[in-house]
Amino acid sequence: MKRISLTQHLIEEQRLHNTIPSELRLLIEVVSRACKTISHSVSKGALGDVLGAASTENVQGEIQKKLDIISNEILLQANEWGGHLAAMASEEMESFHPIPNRYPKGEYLLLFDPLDGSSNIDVNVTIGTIFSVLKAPEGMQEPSEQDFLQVGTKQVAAGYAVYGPQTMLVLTTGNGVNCFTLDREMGSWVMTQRDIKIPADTAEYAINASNARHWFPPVRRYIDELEQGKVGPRGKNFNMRWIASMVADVHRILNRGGIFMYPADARDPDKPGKLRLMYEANPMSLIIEQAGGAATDGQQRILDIQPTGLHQRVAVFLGSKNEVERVTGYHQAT
Ligand code: P6P
Repeated sequence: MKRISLTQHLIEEQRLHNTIPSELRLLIEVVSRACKTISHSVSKGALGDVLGAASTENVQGEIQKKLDIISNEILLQANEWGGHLAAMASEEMESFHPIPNRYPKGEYLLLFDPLDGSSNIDVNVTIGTIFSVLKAPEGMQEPSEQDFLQVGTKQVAAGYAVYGPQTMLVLTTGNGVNCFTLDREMGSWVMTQRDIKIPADTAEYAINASNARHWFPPVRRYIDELEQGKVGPRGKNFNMRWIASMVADVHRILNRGGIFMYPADARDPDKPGKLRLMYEANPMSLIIEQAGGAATDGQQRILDIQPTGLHQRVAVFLGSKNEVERVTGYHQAT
């Protein structure tokens, strides 16, 4: 495959599809540069005094890791001066972050989970950054939280950086999914996979099985059938993976198929699952669908959910199309 840079890809996409105006190209390049900086900080580990917990909690009530805060700051500082954004929102901040008056404002809204999978940081397991881009509503003057609450199909771009054995950037702007590997010597993102597609079938599933006693019947039925393997109704054996880092699990599924599940369960009816709609489920669902996969909350397409809050949670079933449709069908059969 011809190795091209992220910049060349974005310019060629604009020529082909006219979907990446210069402000959006700037936004994507600024975010990708911030992810390089985050990758550099993450890779220092103990040598950079960046491990361990900070003394604060985020809006989710979770103890923040030092790298959560560092990564959030990197994204805020990288993006606030460029004139491409009207505002930003982050898992690590209760309310959205308007662009300071000293800088020009643009027409895009950027949402992100600056460092997803933080429980893995201190044990050197793959983590990542997830981002979602929306257009600010026409005629918006001063941004409000309401301006962010747009259905997932309105995203004009979505992506993630995965900080693993390689640092990679996975991006969609609505015409397929492309993957870039960070060339650390040159400091540039180089396209290494073009228009990646997820197999419709799989023999691999991802779920936190320690929650099994809390699952509702459709999930219980679906997992039981997988566990019965060859002798059960599925007629084949399945494998399980759970990295407890959504970016890592999704990246594996994007590359070799699979189904990722974080269902709602009986523990807390007000908390439909653990993952957040706006900056985890929506961007990942757009990427998965653009790669030929499917993503639902067990009842409906995630990208069709009308958001009601910046940090609202949603149940997630995403990955190989035929498996997602099956488990969603079990929910609809009840
Ligand atoms: P559990 C990480 O905290 C995260 O938000 C996702 O990246 C990951 O898939 C999930 O939570 C892991 O949750 O309950 O297995 O620790």
